[in-house]
Amino acid sequence: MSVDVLAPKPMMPLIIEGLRASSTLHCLWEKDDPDAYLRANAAKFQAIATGGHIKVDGAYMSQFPNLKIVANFGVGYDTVDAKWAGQHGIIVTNTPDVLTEEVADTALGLLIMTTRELSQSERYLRAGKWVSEGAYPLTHNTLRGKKLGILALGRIGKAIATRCEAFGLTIVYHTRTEQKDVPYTYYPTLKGMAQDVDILMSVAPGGAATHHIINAEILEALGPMGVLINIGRGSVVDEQALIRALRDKKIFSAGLDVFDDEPNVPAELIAMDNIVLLPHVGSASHHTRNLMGQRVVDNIKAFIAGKSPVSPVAETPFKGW
Ligand code: NAP
Ligand code: 8YV
Repeated sequence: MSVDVLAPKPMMPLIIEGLRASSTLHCLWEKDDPDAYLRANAAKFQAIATGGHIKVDGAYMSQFPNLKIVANFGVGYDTVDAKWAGQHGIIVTNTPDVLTEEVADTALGLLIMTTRELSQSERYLRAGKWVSEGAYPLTHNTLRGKKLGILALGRIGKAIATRCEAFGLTIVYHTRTEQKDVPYTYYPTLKGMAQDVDILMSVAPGGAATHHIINAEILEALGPMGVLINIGRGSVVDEQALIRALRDKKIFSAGLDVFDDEPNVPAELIAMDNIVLLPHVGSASHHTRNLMGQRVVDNIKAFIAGKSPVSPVAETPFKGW
């Protein structure tokens, strides 16, 4: 069957080439008048390949009367209204598993950079201060003897936990549902966990249920020697509350890979020294991004072949096309 696939925003060459080889791909950014093109061709599109750069909500999807599948590049699909899709017979797919270990590696890097001030000490060397002022000051924080609380012990959270066990950290976690098959202590509330840990590691998905759940109260509970790491979604952390907590020394430091309004990072955070800031690089190696891109292609190719998609999300279980 010949399928028309819409790509609203630029995607990696592997995806473009893979979709061009198996479908009629419409790259919207190449069109002179994208809005007019969408309107004129809306009934053609049965599949959308998206990278999280636009909001694929009910209003967006309802433009396309024959839409069957939205293939999201990324395991997090908070920019796609999967509940609405499920209610309207549209399958949403994501790219789980293939990025888990890469993101967990990045989380550990960010954790060590933050607790042992590795960015700050490198900046010190590059500024010539090792020569002019002597050794970099000893860090107040360390991973030795610390307790790490993981917010969202899913695939990536578990891969982080495995690494942190090897580092000798005590691991605890908070999710909405207790997991009986893990060896880590469960906290039914985020505040209860924040009060008890030295480091709060968030791997939580975005969306309404997690919006700003790390707020002033949680940061206060983490305490003046507390460290926050966020490798999940920026929307989970109230950035203004975080800025105040860092400025007022309510917590010690933070390491962030994700932000509320990417790629815009608040100037207050950029100006602070007790924070490590990464530009959303959790999965950003050619190796892993290629696997993610191939998953987008494979999900759409499964639809074209009339087969079950490789990785439909929980809100849109596959029951046939
Ligand atoms: P996953 O396996 O689906 O795990 C998600 C976990 O979140 C589950 O354990 C779930 O447990 C928990 N959770 C969901 N809502 C929650 C809430 N309101 N309160 C507490 N816990 C909640 O997903 P994953 O593969 O580990 O990926 C996790 C997230 O990481 C993605 O959604 C994405 O946003 C982010 N991510 C970031 C990068 C990066 O580059 N920085 C890369 C990949 C992924 P319960 O349902 O029991 O609550
Ligand atoms: C990607 C991610 O960088 O998978 C996710 O949820 O956040 C990252 O792996 C992102 O989705 C690409 O836009």
